[in-house]
Amino acid sequence: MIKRLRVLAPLIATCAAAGSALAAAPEPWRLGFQTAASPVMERISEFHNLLLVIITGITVFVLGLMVYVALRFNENSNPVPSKTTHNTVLEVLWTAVPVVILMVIAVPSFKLLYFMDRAQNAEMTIKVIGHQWYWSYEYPDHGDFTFDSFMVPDDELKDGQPRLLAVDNKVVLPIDTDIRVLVTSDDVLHAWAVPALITKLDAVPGRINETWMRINRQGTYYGQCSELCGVNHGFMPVAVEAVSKEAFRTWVKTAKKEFARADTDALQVAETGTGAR
Ligand SMILES: [Cu+2]
Repeated sequence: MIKRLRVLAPLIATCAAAGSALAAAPEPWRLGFQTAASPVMERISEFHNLLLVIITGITVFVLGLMVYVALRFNENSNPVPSKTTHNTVLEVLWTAVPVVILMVIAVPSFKLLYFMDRAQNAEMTIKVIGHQWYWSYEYPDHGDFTFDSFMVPDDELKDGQPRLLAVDNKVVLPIDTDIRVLVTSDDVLHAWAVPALITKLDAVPGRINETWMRINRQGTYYGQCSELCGVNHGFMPVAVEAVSKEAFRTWVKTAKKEFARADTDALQVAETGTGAR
């Protein structure tokens, strides 16, 4: 047994290392959600599991009742029907029990709504802007640089890059940090969605929607635009790369040099009436 464990040890270590840098993406035939990697998504998954138990219970109970009624009270088995019209106990029960069930759903539901609404003390902010048909990101707390993120077309995919999900510039974010996420749009409705991290949030032109996330594990998390936004709606994926805080600081230094300042664009628009793009 010990020998076997010794053989398995490197394998377990490799798996653990791989687990810490997992990529979260859709898989063929997956049932249920992607493994949650942020507290908001963890709670959403838990709430979903609670609802699944409740609706399964209700469905099985109602189906059982209907089968019983159909067999027990059909014309053959029950030729002389009862004329009963009221049953106080039954009426009180079938009013009270649904109320109790609704309360059991409502209390955690409202708690979750307020929990996912906004971060109490966000450590940084990222702004997500939807365009037809790509995303751009701004880092207002780290020098206000901005960049666009386009899908990698099929003929340019490198090894390991998932088709329809890989992008040229990933959103790099630090783990274990409360991140305020501001989402808006430049043209039509889009929705920023990364199933492992965050619930989908609509990108509405002229309006900023807010939510937050705290990424638990390093890795690449994929998502897609989730609001039908035009012909290339299916080709504006989201890729979030979660790295350690130190790696994030290093990335910010290079990103500041590589990418434009968010306000330069606005300035050019104001001066010349045209954007830098
Ligand atoms: Cu879109």
